[in-house]
Amino acid sequence: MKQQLEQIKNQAIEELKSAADLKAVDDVRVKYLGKKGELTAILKQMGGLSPEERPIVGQLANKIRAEIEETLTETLATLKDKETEQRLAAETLDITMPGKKTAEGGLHPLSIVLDDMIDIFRSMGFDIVDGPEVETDYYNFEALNVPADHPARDMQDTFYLAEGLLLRTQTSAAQIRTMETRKPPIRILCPGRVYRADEVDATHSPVFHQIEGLVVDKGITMCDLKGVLEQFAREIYGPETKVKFRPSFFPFTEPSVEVDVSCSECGGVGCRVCKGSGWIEILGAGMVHPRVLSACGIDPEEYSGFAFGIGLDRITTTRYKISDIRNLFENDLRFLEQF
Ligand code: 2U9
Repeated sequence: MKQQLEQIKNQAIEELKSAADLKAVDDVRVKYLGKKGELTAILKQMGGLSPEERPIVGQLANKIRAEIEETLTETLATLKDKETEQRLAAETLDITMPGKKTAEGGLHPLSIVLDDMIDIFRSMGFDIVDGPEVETDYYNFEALNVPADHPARDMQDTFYLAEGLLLRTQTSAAQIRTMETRKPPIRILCPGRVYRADEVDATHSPVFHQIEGLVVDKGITMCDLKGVLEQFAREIYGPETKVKFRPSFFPFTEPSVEVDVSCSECGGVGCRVCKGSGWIEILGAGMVHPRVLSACGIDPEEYSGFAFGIGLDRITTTRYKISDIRNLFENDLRFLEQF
């Protein structure tokens, strides 16, 4: 029996030495030390031994069990270390490998130009003001001295909603609200989406973007208007840009002007972009009509002001040479990825 025990020990240790993985080690444990294992089977036969032999064989069996268990624990530890080493070697990062490219979002061209324009006017002391896109007839037309028979009020030009509401046709309403609540000096810029019932084509869209500005204080004159708008045009189109003021008419300003800049494509000689004229119209402006000031509770005898309106879409299409305004609204990634 002693011999059998020694043999079991040697076999178990031999098998443990050649065990290739954790499962093989566990198989050895079950085979020799498990309930139905070989060592257990031998111990079950101890009943047949003489009382003198029993404690000796019992001690030997315990010693062998302990030796097998010790080798088993060592083998387990060695295999675990080996596995960890292999895993770490397999997981080693090659930091010289090229990274995975993720698509990066960018600003829409309208946002790029709007941000530039906001920067320009902020540096001249303008605050940015926001307002609702759904407006009342009063704020969109009446307070701006737009008469009841003005073509802009026609169903064909304005989107009317229920209960006397409409989609704003210009951002001026937000400026009226500011004048009602703030005392001059006022220097505000009001960018936003506006709506007109236009047919869609390369230069028209029923929804477009405006930036309107308003300055009201004591002693504001046409010189302030010219200075601010010339500065804006040169910052947007370059310092060599020529600026031209032409007389015009708007119900909310008197006198009114339209402002042209020399064509940046041909330098003013005349080309396809400026339709041969050498000039590109960029905005409308004027001295705020006294009736508009009065409607907001500002005394036109004490205060005066100037206002201007700029079509953001037009500034964007001329800056980036975009031939069709619809590109700005269709969100085609092939177009947007160029900015
Ligand atoms: C107040 C009083 C007057 C804003 C102005 C224009 C002239 C103008 C157009 C530019 C291109 C509209 O988007 S567009 O088609 N706008 O020509 N806008 S003066 O006048 C105001 C604004 C607010 C209280």
